Amino acid sequence: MTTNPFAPDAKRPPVTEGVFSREEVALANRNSGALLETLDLDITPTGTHYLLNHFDVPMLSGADHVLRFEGAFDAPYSLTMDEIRALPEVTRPVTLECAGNGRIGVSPRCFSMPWAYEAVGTSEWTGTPLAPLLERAKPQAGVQDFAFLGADYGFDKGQPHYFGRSLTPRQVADLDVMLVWGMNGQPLLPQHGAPLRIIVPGWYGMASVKWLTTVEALTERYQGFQQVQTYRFRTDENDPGTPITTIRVKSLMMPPGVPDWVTRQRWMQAGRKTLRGRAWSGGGVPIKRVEVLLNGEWQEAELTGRADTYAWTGWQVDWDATPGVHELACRATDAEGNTQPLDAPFDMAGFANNAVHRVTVHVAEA
Ligand SMILES: Nc1nc2c(c(=O)[nH]1)N[C@H]1C(S)=C(S)[C@@H](COP(=O)(O)O)O[C@H]1N2
Ligand SMILES: [Mo]
Repeated sequence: MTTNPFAPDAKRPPVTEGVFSREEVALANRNSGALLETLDLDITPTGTHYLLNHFDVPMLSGADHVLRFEGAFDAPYSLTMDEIRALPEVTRPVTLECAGNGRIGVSPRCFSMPWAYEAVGTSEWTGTPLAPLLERAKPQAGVQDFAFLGADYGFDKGQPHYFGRSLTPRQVADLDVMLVWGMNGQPLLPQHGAPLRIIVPGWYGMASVKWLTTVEALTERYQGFQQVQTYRFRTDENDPGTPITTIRVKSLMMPPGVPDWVTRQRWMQAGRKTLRGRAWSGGGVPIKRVEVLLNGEWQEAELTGRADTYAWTGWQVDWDATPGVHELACRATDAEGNTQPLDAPFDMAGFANNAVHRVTVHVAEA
């Protein structure tokens, strides 16, 4: 066996403040985010749906791809893509958000993918419900976890692994997990998991494993790197933490007016303007209200509806923009009473920052 060049005790660079490193910028170049102007659309165009790929995108051919159900099943089996595409088909709009979205707003900043607001999007996913396929393999009595393994392999913190995540039998029963081969009416693109992925609606994106090759039933808890070493809320290095699961309530506004190229601050002329945006929460919980900070006061926005249980809700509000510099913000509350905080909640790795979206607008005399 060759030696591991990425020392097993390798650590990420320490949390930091200030300018972004070369490595963070390079990660940002690989993992693009949504253009906020597409918040005007119910469905995010596929080309601007955010990407989060830990390793390299595997170039898989649908022609010979096989999905294996193995491990603690009494009736393990495998399926070709033709067999999978012949299964009962459902298409659902689902809002996906990366757990790292908002990381640059958390201080000090964890060295990882430096998302601001854009790691979120809504696609129409086409596939088939996963639960009946697990049943067909007859899970044995003692099964504790189903592990979902991707074809992508690499190193993190010195540890080599395939990207993998797990769900318990209870979670599979409670969540509408989909086995997915289509996105917005087209086959999955390579970077979004072609030919096959899962979508775990209402959970942060890490659960929605791409390039799915194997579903393994385990009679003990899954210990994969992406399950136990990361995607946990932690306050410090020694904190064992708690697993990240459902998406926190959040909203974004389509930035009004036109931008300054570098600062992305906005410019517009005074007058009446309709501000629009999107709001969503996890676990299928609907949005109850959205407020927008206009002229220093929170004003109620009108909710314009959502396409489905796991898709974001549209909102709009009229604003009489007067000359001057305005600090706008939007804040959503869900049906369980969860509201976005004004300031970023602290997490060591900058996960799940759902603080209000703030936009600076310079309004000129009309
Ligand atoms: N196999 C595999 N699946 C993966 C990932 C990955 O790196 N490898 N990234 C996860 C993360 S962290 C997110 S947020 C979503 C992003 O899905 P998208 O790139 O299609 O938007 O995929 C998830 N599934
Ligand atoms: Mo993510």
